[in-house]
Amino acid sequence: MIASDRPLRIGVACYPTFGGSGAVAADLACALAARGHEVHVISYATPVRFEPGPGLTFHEVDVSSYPLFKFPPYEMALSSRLSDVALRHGLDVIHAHYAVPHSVAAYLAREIVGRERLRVVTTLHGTDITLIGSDPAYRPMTRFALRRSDAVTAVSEYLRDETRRVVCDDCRIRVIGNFVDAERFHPRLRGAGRARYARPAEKLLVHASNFRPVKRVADVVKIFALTARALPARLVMAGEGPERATAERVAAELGVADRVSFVGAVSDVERLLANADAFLLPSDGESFGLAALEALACGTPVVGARAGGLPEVVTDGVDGVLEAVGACEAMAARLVDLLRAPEAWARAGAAGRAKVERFFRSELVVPVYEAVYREALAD
Ligand code: GMT
Repeated sequence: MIASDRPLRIGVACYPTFGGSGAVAADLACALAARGHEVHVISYATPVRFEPGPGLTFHEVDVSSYPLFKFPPYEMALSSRLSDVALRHGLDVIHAHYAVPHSVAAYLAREIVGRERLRVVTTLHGTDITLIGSDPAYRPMTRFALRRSDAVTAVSEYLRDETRRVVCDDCRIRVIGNFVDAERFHPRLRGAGRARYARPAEKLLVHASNFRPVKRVADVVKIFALTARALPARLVMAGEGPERATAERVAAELGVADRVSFVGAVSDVERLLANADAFLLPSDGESFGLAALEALACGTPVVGARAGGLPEVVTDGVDGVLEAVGACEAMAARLVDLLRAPEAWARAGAAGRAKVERFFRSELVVPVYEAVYREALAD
């Protein structure tokens, strides 16, 4: 196969739901199409961040049910659809986001089409390794699919090392961090629409996630409650997920329910992040922390846990605060100090924004993925 500078035909297999891997996959698909490539997104529903445009096509995976199936075989339907799209559109590469089951399905599609015509790149996002891929029920298949991928990337050094430790010690894995549209997520949005979320005298704290246990949303509420004892503040919880009831219960127990708003999925999340005085992400195993990066891009300091890949995104004492997992008192105490020192707060916001511009802008990161595709094609 010849890797030239010609535009590529790229298939993107991903989850469509709210969540980091789907967001990265959809943003990358849109950015690649904007750079002249032909991009085909394949999933069971249109990804949340998918913006239709020239060069972009969505293909739905239809999983038929049958009385015999206790578990409809999604991987088979996905592999069939991937191979079908690859053959019909002459795909060069399938980029599988989130190993389980996308890398396995992409491998099977390549077996159908032939490696001389199609290559597979897998991007590991986090829980596909730390929770699912490392589970003995899935590990042999995950390891096999990573070994058979033409290239594997991970979103942080932490995740690369975890993957080698728990799934595949001999896999070659390249680190490519998450990226952000630094024009969309921008400090200039601060001010506009702030009144929707907080009163002028209140500090606005924000959390956004899929409310899974790893996010420790109870800690989010505890950090807020401790902060709100020291100064007027309000907490906005964006997103939806299984731990929402826990967050509501803790807010009621701590007597702050009247200052905590659950706003569900927010379409203009950049406005919310830019108007926040701090973004809270105390997760116990964030492989990267895309939402934290988006907050930094908006000039908003991040308060989180020194765990997983978050220290590769947030620099403690420079653009945010990192403390041990569960150390809510320490996080809140340092946050209060920061909120009471407007110059230090502004310095932290500017530092975060500068870091994004220097390392994490989509214009810098998307070409690195292109290079990975071309290397996989040349191999
Ligand atoms: O649990 C989530 O946050 C969703 C998950 C996903 O795969 O959809 O997000 C992961 O991928 C993101 C994009 O690469 C990372 O920024 C998140 O840190 C990561 N989440 C975890 O590792 C928990």
